[in-house]
Amino acid sequence: MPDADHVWYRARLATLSPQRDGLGIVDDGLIAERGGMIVYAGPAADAPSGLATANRIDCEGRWITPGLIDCHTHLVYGGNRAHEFELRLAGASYEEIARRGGGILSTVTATRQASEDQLVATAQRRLDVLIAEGVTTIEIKSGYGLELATERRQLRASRRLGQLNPVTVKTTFLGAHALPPERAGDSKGYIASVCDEMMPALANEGLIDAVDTFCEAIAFSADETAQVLSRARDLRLAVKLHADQLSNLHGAALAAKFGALSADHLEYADEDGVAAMRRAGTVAVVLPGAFYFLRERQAPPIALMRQHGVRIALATDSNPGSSPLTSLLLAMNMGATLFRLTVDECIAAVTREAARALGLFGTTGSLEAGKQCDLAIWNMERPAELVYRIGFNPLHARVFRGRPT
Ligand code: DI6
Ligand code: FE
Repeated sequence: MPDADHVWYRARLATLSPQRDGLGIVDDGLIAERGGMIVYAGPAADAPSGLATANRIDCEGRWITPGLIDCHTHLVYGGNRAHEFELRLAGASYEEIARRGGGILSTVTATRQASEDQLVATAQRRLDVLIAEGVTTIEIKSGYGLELATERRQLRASRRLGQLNPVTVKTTFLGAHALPPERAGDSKGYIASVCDEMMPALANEGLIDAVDTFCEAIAFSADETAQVLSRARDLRLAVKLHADQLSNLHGAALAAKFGALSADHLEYADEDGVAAMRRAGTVAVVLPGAFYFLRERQAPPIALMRQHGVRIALATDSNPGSSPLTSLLLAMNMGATLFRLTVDECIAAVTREAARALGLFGTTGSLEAGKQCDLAIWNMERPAELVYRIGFNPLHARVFRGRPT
């Protein structure tokens, strides 16, 4: 094997390779990288000879995991909703606030007023926090514009964040997030403009990697959702779905019917929905930050997901209304504490399974030859420390596409 650009040695690896059991642990591990790609990851003893490089990094026994992946965020928006938080503390519910024209619509007003530069600058501060925790890939949704110009601005701001930072950004068009105030009473007309105007235009501009819809009693019905997803499929765009978060509209089964990469939230999903997801290979993305912040009572059916072999990812759902969370490590802790995921499930959920939820497992999400060299290097004695602490960041270093950052 020819020379490497970097070699990390004396490392303990959690490879997350599907070829290995559990976290795919290698005790005396070595990773070699060339041109941003992993050329070897495994036991030092089995490493090919001749991996000559001037850049040999002694990890002194530290752990290396794949760079973390936050596969569901609404990171780009104007303003914040601290005032609504106060209203909720005084007894109002999330649904009541939404029905009174607050909620998502108050963020829509603030986002429409923000320039692209302002959207980039405010999201940058949140992204910095995620990057500092070892995140190397993030999904960012639109959905706070609800008209073409602002949806475009949000998606362009998201793409720019990817150009400005050592992180891969995947964009999701969430035009069907709420009914905009100027279309009140006309959800049919609005869905038509999402499908026939916004989606094709934005797809044409290369701004959309996937299409999502908020399928919920306070948002869009199953029929309206199906229209959006079927239009996305016609345009050959991947689909995802906000499904069964606050009530059971059979969103899980609907996502599966459209071959969605993921169905997200899923607190109220039933066994038929879970079984359909398994058959379609749709990943379950659970979002304990929203569950916690809205003080929900019904946790997603994790036992059914395990029983049916549905893959489980975890994300922050970072957004101003239901999950103002910018810590994927804390999301893991909540996944374990609130949803009773195991440590191994939590770590897989922010690496391998999160990559699958974005259709990216061919390029990232595990430490294997042929993948992008996206690494998180941790000061810890055992992987459980990633999940166990609350508000402590054990990251030692981060590598994005082979470059220490
Ligand atoms: N589900 C959520 O949890 C967020 N969006 C969605 O479809 C909430 C967004 C917000 O309240 O601003
Ligand atoms: Fe969300």
